Amino acid sequence: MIVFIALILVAAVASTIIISTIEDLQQDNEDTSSDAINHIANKVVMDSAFVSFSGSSDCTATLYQHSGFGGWSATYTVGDYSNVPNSVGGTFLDPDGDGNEEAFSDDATTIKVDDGCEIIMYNGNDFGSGGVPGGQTAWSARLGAGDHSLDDINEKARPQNCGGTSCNDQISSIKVLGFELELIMKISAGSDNIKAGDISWAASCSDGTTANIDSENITFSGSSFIDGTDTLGQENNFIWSEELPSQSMFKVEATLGQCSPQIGDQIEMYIHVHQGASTYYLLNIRSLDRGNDLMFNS
Ligand SMILES: [Ca+2]
Ligand SMILES: [Ca+2]
Ligand SMILES: [Ca+2]
Repeated sequence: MIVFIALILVAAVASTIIISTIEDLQQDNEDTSSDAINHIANKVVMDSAFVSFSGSSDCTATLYQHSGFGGWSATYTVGDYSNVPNSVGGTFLDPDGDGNEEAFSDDATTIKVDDGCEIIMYNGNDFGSGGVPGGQTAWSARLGAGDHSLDDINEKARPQNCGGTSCNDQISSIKVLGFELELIMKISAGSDNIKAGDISWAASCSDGTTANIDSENITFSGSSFIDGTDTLGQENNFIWSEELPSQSMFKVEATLGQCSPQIGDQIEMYIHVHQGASTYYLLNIRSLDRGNDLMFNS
């Protein structure tokens, strides 16, 4: 009997230690820990994942200084090119990495895009809404194959004309797409409103020998409600500080710079909420056709 009571006491003490350890961990995970439990309930789930672009891995696009494709030019292969020094892909100015800068920030006016390829250009240094000069609206313009004049860029820009009269001499980062997914996500029931800047995705794809990971905050990827509007009802992408309501659905353009999946490959997809929960999905690439929902073909 004494032994039995002693065991119960040991178990009680042990479980108290475990509970307090969990509490410590929760505290450590919080900057201001007053609403720790609410944060842990914050979760974003994926509703569907469409192939929105699947192009040739040897696509290139060439940016030019002037109208009529004159002045300096810089050629970009598939990948992401930011203008943030020392960041991953911080190679907008020197895309071939030879130490000589071919491009200039805030100077390009026209672009040529290879057949079968697409690009997204930005006025921000780092794709998304962060870090645009005072007086400018954050914009992006998505362009398919062709020789694009400034008029073309103005028309395709989001917002049109880059929120002013022209997109001229503002470009500071660019993505050349190889493979892109449109991810339809939902703030799960039971979550609070979640700030757009707290949501990120990561995709890990393997060709059997090496694993590559792409990861990005949704505001850098390009994200909006399904109808293309932001929380103010404007035709625009979400910015960092926007609060997405609980249970709202939204779309995220996930460009895979590291992964060029083939039919038969699998992509491991994670959605992380800062100080909240993470969700995991395994996408089977059964087809590279645009519009194919990868969530419902396993
Ligand atoms: Ca160079
Ligand atoms: Ca120019
Ligand atoms: Ca710029």
